[in-house]
Amino acid sequence: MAIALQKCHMERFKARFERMSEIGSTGDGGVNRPFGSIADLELRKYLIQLAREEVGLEVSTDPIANIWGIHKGRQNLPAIALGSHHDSVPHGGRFDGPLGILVALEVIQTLIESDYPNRHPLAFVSFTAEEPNPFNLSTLGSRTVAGKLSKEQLLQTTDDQNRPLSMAITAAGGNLLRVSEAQKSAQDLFAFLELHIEQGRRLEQAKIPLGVVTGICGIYREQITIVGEANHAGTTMMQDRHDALLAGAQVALALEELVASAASDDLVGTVGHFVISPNAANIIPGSCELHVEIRGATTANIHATAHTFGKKVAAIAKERGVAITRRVILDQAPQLLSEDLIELFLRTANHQSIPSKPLFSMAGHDATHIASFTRAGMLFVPSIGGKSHCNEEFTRFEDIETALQVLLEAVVQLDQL
Ligand code: HGY
Ligand code: MN
Ligand code: MN
Ligand code: MN
Repeated sequence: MAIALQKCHMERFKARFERMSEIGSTGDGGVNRPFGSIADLELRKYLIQLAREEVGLEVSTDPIANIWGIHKGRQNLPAIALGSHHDSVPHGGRFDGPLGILVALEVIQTLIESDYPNRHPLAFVSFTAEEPNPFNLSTLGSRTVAGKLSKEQLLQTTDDQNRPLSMAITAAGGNLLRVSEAQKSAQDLFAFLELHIEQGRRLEQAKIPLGVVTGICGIYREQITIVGEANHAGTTMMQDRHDALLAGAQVALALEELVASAASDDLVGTVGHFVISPNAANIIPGSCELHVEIRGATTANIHATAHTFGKKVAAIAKERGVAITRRVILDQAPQLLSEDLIELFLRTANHQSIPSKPLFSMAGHDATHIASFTRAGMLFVPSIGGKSHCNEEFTRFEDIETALQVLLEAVVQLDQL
């Protein structure tokens, strides 16, 4: 290519990363920025201003409150989009999401500063509510863009305190009444590229700085409610109890046993949410709520695991004399990513003499949904110690710079197609 591309500006990138990390900072190296929080809203303002004023994009917020920024192309073609999400899990890390956003802005800004004559429009996107949230709708923004959630379903959604999702979306700059306008197709998006931290240890262990994602796991979640009997913790004999906490503990252990016995790296199960009531020292727990998650590489494996798990849950309910109800809150299929983009990333890394490795992702990502209607590709950078969804989450800036240069060249290659 005849155009001389400038290198990405790591100092600028770092300064923006520090600024983003301050918003919702927990003070111990992590961030707390769930969807709908004050920090979420504050970060949206920062991103809109950054994309508009510093990068020079045409910025808008769509009806599900995804933030888009466009740099026009020379031709009337579908856009090449780059981005990720800016929300975090409760007490999460600084890199999960924001990294992909700042890298997207850096790539687009570098191309603008290099006077690169892009044929396709270049789009930046920050998706709404990628992580689990009180509305029990993760990857909310990308699922809506993919047309997987109906307006009726979204308008009926509330959190556990009966607050409507529509209010949170309005506060974030969207409008659920017009939500169908947020949907996109391959006519709008030529490709979506997301750079993300690996969140595991495979790259670090292999001493390889770059992962090329081949596919993303399926995620299945159930909300389980157990109702036993609250009673006096002193006067109720052991044989007379119907302790909801103990039934819940048994459910969690049954899941662990079931998944561990499969002895596969591509099947995992977790109870990450467990709330008991009334939660007092001298009352036998009367009820509890659990969120059970099963992830795997195939739908068949996930569903077979959920089926066997259901039988174990029924047996526990009988044994302990408690009522257990199960409600499926997510059943997201595994998704392979674009073979063209996998090949492009591997070839580009090779061209820059960067060792890279194909990886399957056991973390969920917005790219899953975008891949259902257009090309989607992801790059992973190493997570130190494999830590993520915690304040120790860290990735070396040298590795980010390496990945940025590969992404920049890949976008240029893609723009020629
Ligand atoms: O839960 C996930 O895998 C992702 O980090 N949202
Ligand atoms: Mn995450
Ligand atoms: Mn993420
Ligand atoms: Mn008393």
